[in-house]
Amino acid sequence: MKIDQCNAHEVLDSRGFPTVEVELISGSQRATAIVPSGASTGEGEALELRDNDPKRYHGKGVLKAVQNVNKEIGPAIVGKEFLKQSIFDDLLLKLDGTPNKSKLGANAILQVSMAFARLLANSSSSPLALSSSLASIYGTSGVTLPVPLMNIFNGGKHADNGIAIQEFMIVPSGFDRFSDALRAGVEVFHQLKKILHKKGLTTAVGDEGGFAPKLSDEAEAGPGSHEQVLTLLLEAIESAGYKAGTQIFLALDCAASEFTAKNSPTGKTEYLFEGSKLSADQMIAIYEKWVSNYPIISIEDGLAEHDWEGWKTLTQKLGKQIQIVGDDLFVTNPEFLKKGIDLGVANSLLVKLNQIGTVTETLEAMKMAHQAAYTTVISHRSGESEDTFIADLAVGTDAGQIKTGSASRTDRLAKYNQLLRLEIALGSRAKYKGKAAFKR
Ligand code: 2PG
Ligand code: MG
Repeated sequence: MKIDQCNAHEVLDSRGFPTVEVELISGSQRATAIVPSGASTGEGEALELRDNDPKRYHGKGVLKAVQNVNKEIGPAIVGKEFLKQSIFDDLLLKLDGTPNKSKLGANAILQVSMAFARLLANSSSSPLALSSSLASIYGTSGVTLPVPLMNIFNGGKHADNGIAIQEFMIVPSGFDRFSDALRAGVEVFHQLKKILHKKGLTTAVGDEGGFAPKLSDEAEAGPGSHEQVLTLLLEAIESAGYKAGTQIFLALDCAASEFTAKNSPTGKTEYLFEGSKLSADQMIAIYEKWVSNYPIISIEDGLAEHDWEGWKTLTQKLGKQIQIVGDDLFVTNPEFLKKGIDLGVANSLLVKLNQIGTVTETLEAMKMAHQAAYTTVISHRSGESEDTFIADLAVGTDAGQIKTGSASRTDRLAKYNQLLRLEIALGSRAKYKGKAAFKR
């Protein structure tokens, strides 16, 4: 695969912030990719380079990253032949040369890597091209549609309703086909809207397309507010005609790094939750209670990213019963994941391409997770675009699970629509992972 042209420019993400799109041209083939952007970012993530020029987009411009593609990466790849994704990505890593992509920025590197994957796949030829190509790199069959973890109630940094927990997801794993599972999730979303409306609560949505009502007039949601959300979800599932706990389950992304107390006197991480200051043990006790009272099958970032001791206890207490997912904790980085595996922390990896910065490194992190019998959840970012790469990645790697938001906002639906296309294109070969996606 010889690269003839590499062009980058600014486009806008789903929050209206600038991000970088790249176009690679090889002969008559053209491939593009857009990099996403997080809000509740982990400290160990690869660097997202922003211009910090207050005169443009409130400092959020990405012209430096654009320039790094056009002036640094472009000249190094144009005119050269690359046979494999890993060889191409190796060159990108060498050009940057830093451990966290702080020279060029992950938002200069990643989408070049993604666009190259599309070129390699010749993805203009069939809806299955990219997922099949990723499957052959990864060594999987590439026929398994993931279980969607649909974030239909938004809190934390993705909303301003004072709810500490960032994502309340419904998980339609008790179905035989992806499209049936998705339909069930979408119907529950619409049912929840009706319920909220009836209760006089607002049905405006947060960053990932889930509802984000304020449940009370207080700035910070008080005691019992999170259980109120869990109850609302169960009501929506049941009144939409589905069975909670057999067909549809619940999952949380607490994004707990975002609600820790500053400067705790004991030096231990403390959590500001429902108006109280709580220890890790107290947070774990709350999760244990919820897991026994609600059909919760997965908790992501239940504790903060530096609280490894707390995470260990969390895994010991709940890891046999449910999926414990590391996002900010692992940042899709094999180094942090290895530490987790060695310490017996978590049992599942959240997979975000832009946390690590190349396709090859993402696949390496996933491989390490799979070899340690950790499950994998492919994930969008809260700032997204029309790019649907993660849908193909989920199918191509047989990842088992994907979280890509609620049933509103085109940036979220674009991924679900691509998964529907893949299911159709696979025809009778298509499999749905269902409940097996949670087996470790
Ligand atoms: C998360 C993500 C995506 P963000 O925490 O898992 O849902 O949010 O992109 O803001 O980090
Ligand atoms: Mg998360």
